Amino acid sequence: MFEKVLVANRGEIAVRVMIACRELSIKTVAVYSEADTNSLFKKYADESYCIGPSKARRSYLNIEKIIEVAKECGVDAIHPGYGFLAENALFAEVCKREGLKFIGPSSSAIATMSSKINARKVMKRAGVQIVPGIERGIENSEEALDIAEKLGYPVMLKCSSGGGGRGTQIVHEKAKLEKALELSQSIAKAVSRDTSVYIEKYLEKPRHVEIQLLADEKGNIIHLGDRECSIQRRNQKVVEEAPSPIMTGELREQLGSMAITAAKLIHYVNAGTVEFLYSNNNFYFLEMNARLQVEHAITEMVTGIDIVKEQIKIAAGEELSCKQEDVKISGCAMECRIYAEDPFNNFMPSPGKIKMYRHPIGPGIRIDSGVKRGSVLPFYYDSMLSKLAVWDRSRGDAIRRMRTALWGYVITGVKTNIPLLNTIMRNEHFFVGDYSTNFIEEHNIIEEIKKNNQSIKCVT
Ligand code: MV4
Repeated sequence: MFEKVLVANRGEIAVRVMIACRELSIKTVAVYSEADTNSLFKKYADESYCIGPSKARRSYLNIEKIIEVAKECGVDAIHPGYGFLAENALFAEVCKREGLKFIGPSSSAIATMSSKINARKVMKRAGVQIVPGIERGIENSEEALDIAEKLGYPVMLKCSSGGGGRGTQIVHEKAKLEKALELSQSIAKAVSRDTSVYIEKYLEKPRHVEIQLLADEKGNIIHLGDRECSIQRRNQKVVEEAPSPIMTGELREQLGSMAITAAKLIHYVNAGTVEFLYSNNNFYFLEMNARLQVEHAITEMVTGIDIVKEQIKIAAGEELSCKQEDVKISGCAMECRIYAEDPFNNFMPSPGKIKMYRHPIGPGIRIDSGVKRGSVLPFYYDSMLSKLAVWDRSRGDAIRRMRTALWGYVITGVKTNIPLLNTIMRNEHFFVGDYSTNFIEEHNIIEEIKKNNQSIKCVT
């Protein structure tokens, strides 16, 4: 096992990874930017080093500097968390070259999956149903018009390299396609060297269901069931749950084995997630995330498996600690992401100093947090400050537990999205599991927040 691990990340996930290290008796090294000088994760680590100015490009994305610190303090391995360098094939490559174990998949697996066109090719070969469309970049607008005609409108234009929906556009009619293609292609050029744009049939009101995988270097590979992450606002997830309300044991086995087949094809190692869209009773492969995900905690709660510890053990060459038949899904887990943003002002980020901070307590509650009272939320990074996850035996009970837990928060000094989360947890459609990625727009949730807010008081 490793003796010392460097965590190349910040906030709640840096703390989460260091907890796993501590439980495995591994020493931890934090690297932080100037903006994070007073952060929790910096203090949590055995050693911490400032690696540069606040801008991520000059700190959390500075490969050279991070490698330099890693070598200087003699770490065996680097955990990248999520975001930043987690799916950077070059970083994984450099780690390997420098004799530092990258706690994640191989550089080539990352590269394969970060090209969505490539990922579609791989999945098709593995016999996994993909969203109808093409597996190559569009050459010109005639070709695009031709393909769109065959697929039928509406269609979706996507950048092969664009993460988080960047450059993605819905095109409802022929007359709009050419202009849309130009825009997507210019976005693709601006964000990546892979400038290709492809077309898919647009699925209306799909649900987003994903499968968690774990694979070791000995060829063992298992799935830890599914999560549903359809509740999102402008491509930013806000609520996730495990299992998906639409999932049956049989469907889970089908989807799980599809995901496993796909991962095997590219010799995938470590934790990974295969995302599907569910539409008119079908699952379609969307993309694969070659990293630990924000929402991993809810899978941990329904399976009892510590995904981060598994990641570390896998990277250290150990075998998975359990077999597929030992994985049992129990009860329901739900996660709310707490963001510092103003739900009454178009969700503008609300950085600043947290004056009061109290979090809920009680049975079945898990909080993954990077903040405490007095913490300063820098405006440079993602505004997620904490994740609240609850578990209960049934979905209804989990929702009631979540409402109570949200009520138990006291955060002042920064605005938070808790009013949005309260509103979702009280929505009748959400309560019965009847929702899609269109949920927030479809039910005017943003308008509902204002009406709702009067009636919900918090503890003080
Ligand atoms: C889609 C889709 C419908 N049809 N593709 C949005 C971000 C990108 N990662 C994939 N996304 C979508 N792709 C087709 N062919 C709908 C979405 C989508 C979505 C997907 C997952 C989770 C939330 C979403 C919210 C809006 C749209």
